[in-house]
Amino acid sequence: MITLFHCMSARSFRPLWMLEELGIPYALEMLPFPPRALQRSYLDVNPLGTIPLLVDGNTRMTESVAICEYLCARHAPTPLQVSPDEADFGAYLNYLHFGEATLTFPQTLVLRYAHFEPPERRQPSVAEDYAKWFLARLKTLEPVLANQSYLCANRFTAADISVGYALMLATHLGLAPRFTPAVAAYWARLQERTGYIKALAAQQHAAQAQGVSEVPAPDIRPA
Ligand SMILES: N[C@@H](CCC(=O)N[C@@H](CS)C(=O)NCC(=O)O)C(=O)O
Repeated sequence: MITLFHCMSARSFRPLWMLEELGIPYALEMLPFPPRALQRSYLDVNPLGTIPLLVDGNTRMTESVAICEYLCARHAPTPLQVSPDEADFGAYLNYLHFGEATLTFPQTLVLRYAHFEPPERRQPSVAEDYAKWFLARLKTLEPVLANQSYLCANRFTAADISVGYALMLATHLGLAPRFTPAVAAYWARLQERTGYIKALAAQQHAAQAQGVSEVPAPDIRPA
């Protein structure tokens, strides 16, 4: 049985969404955010202190996009991945990593310098600079999504989960009103997927059952 360590609506939502899309059984271990401060025992399981952590037998993984690739590969064949013999294989890999490296990274600086740091260390101008950075890179998807429903291969794939999580995070950061029209329509489409809806329900149910706060990690505002 696969175990996924997860905080509400944090990056571990990517593998959670992936598990729901694939229909694989899994155990969901909910943690308060940030676990490094609020559940110190987690450091024994994952010395990085970050989530996700996926445990599958002797396999342990801590990168959300790599976990999505792993789950697809282990449960192939699945239309959720693009294979090397398909024309969009390169585009698929690129969008998978674009979602984390290019779209999520700048948002972590927005989160930190607009919300998570104590008031005297907050830096609104840094937060706005990185919000603009994120939106400028996101805008490059506009011509692609104006012509197709999903990022590549004419179907929903793990690349849409990777980029979709960046859009989910942006929504929590109040950046969604600044999405361009085709990106906004794409995000609305992704939120209608059964796998996405089931992942939202799974984390809420697990948080309630395990007595963990249901406040999404990006919405937490330390005093
Ligand atoms: N590149 C990693 C980043 C993992 C990561 O930094 N996760 C954040 C949550 S979104 C975290 O655990 N933050 C808590 C901390 O840094 O203590 C991934 O994509 O999974």
